[in-house]
Amino acid sequence: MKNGLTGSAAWKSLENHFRAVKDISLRTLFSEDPSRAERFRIQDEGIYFDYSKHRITSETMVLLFALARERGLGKRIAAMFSGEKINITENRAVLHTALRAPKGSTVMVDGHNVVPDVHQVLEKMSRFANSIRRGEWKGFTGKPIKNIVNIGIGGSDLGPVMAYEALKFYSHRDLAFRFVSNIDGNDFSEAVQDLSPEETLFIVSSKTFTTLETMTNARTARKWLLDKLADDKAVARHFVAVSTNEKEVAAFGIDTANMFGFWDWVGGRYSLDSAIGLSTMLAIGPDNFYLLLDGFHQMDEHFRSAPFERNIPVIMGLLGVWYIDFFGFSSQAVLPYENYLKRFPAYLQQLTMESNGKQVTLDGDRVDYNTGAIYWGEPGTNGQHSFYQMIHQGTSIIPCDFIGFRTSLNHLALHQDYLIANMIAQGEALAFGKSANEVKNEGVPGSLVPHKVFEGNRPSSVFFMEKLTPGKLGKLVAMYEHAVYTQGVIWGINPFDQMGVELGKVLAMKIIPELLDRDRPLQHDTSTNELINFYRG
Ligand code: G6Q
Repeated sequence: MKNGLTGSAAWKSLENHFRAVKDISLRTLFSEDPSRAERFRIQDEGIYFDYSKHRITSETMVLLFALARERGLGKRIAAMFSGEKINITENRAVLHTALRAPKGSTVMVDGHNVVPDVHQVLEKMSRFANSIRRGEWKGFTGKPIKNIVNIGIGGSDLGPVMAYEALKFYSHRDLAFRFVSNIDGNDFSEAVQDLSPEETLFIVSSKTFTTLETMTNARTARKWLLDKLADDKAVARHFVAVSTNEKEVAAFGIDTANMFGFWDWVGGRYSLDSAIGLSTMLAIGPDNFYLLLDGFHQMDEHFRSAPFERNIPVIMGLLGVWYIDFFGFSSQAVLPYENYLKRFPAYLQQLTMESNGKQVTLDGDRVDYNTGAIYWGEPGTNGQHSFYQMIHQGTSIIPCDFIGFRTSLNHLALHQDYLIANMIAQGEALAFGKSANEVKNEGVPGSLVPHKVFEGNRPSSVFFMEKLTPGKLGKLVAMYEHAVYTQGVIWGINPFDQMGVELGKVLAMKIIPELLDRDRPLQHDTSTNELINFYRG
């Protein structure tokens, strides 16, 4: 039975249990158990995690924890933290947790303690960030830097963009931040159209420093700069690099003294707290960046040490398995009731889907169960005026994560009350709906009744916190990172490689010369040939 998951005793028990509970409604579960809200709630790490509106009973959780134990989750968590090479397809350790390990702690990789290296880079980043923020770092013509443009893609973009937006309240408002990722020239053109090269600093963020999109944008940026400043020496004052590839950084013309390094044990989508976060540190300052790291670290410690029964990421991960593999709910909405988190769903898409969108086990066997869900979302209340229709009345059931804060960073009378009332109401409506009788009793004409029925029984979690701070953001990100790992362990897959992004890239490299040379014979399928011909014009 492949890696044994679906044949395991815990899985069989869950299958039997599923048959017994799948039709029980949340209305029934709540009416039968007045202590349900309290029982399925964790308040830890400054997060009020309510998971009572899930289609679970106490027995469900017992069986899910048994599954986690049977899959060796405790040992797998320890293996990740200890620097074991759990990314077996790339023969790498997975140590984003070392990026936020406090100074003085020890994390060994191949017999070497990496924590001092991490802190050395953080200190270099801090010195650089302070010199930019204080206007001490001057551009080639002697003017201070006013604009920061991060050039990167995927893990070297989504984290920086998300964190910048999330923590904008804490940012240095004299600096403007832009993020260029897409190879579509419109992205670069729009990002710089109102900027002066003399006051602009580019951060070329690329672990490999070979990525087509990033290197193309970086070369275009260099040309844009030199068109104005007309001296190659200007590059050193206006470009810095975040990379693991010193050789390519130097070849590009960036002074390696202005390179901020990281390591092969940091995966792209797990890198926002590495030097990839340089733009974040420039925006919020080193002190706030350290608070962000501390938040990450607190959640790491929670994940590593809390019993499964009180472990937020473990429970999140297991609930996902329950829905994906037993109910067949294949999509997960993330709905922050906090406008600063507007890019958080996009960030999570990569974290979750690039990690757990896998079809084979660690041993290379095709899985005989479903893996990663589709993650998506928008900030509330905007989503309520668009896709929530489907969440409430569509034929697909979409579990939702609601994320909210008690205190707004910008207090404007009643806004926060209205916002949070909406968040709470959505979970209530999803869970309990409105029956045909309730609709009829409101005097709705018979023909309209079915249209106004809300079946309810739609699950959701709430993550409620006091206020969005750098530390809270760190906790939130680490919480999802560890939920992803929990699921990866249950499914026996590798959440840390991304081989599925390769094939399309390779084929594009073949098509590029075919677009540039109209006479080159085409040997694709007929559809692909015709598309190339259409572009050739
Ligand atoms: C993330 C992926 C991927 C990566 C980008 C950018 O986990 O590995 O999104 O971050 O392809 O790669 P570079 O940083 O090497 O340019």
